Amino acid sequence: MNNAPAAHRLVIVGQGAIGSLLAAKAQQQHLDYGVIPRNKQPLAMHYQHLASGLSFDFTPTSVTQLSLQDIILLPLKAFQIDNALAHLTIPAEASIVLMHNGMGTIEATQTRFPSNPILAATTSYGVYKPHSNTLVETGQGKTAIGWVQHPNKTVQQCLQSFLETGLGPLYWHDNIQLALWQKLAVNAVINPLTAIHQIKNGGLQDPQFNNVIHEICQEVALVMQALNMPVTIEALKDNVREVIINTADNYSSMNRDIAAGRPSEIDFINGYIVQQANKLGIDVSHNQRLWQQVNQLAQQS
Ligand code: KPL
Repeated sequence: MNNAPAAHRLVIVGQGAIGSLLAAKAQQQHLDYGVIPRNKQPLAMHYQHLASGLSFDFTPTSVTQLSLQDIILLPLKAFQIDNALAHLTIPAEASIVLMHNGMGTIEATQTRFPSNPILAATTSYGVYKPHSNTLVETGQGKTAIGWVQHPNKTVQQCLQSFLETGLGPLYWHDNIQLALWQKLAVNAVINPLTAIHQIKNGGLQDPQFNNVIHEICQEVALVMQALNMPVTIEALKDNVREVIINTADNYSSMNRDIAAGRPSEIDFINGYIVQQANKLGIDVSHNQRLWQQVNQLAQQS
């Protein structure tokens, strides 16, 4: 780790639900931050925290040029990452934080940016945007983060303070792959099932889903164990149930994407599990079926 001065700016790419949440948290903490908007100017946002009733309005500053000390957060859809990175001029010292559902983008990012500090993070916070300018935080979650390459002490300190305060509890992982796979299991269950059955996350508490939840977790556990990750089916199921309960009143991102006719992240969730399982010769027919079903739904909508 190096000891560069700690004058980091947070740069958030896009204003999706998690991007807007990060911007709201940075705004609340009076941090140096900006947004690279999808369109020309950042949108003015209205943020509401459901549990406390807190709300405020803010308009993030637009970032047009990246600099060495920037920490670039990419809370995008997995399938948007490569294209977004291809269009940014990122100095070799700037840090990159991948933050999305699903897996499969780390390798391409490392190939594109071999010298940059890179991190991967995942959060289970519940948020939604009823309109493009309104963000509602519905459920407390937790956030996991870890280094992918070139750790940097002051970047870590900056992210520790920002994310612990805004999206805590924050867990730093020496092996972020394990945490990403654990979150992958959560998304492999909740996202396709809530999209196919058109229900809120809490709907999965119905006993009719017990078997399928077990089968999906069993398949993911087999793949994880074959990749030398210490995991049990019960631990994955407990984790999934906790998220179902904590976000019971939310529609999952895949439910919303399919309902709105937008592309979903299924190729990076159940599709990624199937690809890894195929390489290892493991049967994951439940994941395979969900992958196909969601892709069929996407074609119909
Ligand atoms: O990550 C999510 C998503 O909707 O994509 C969960 C954790 C399932 C919350 O809805």
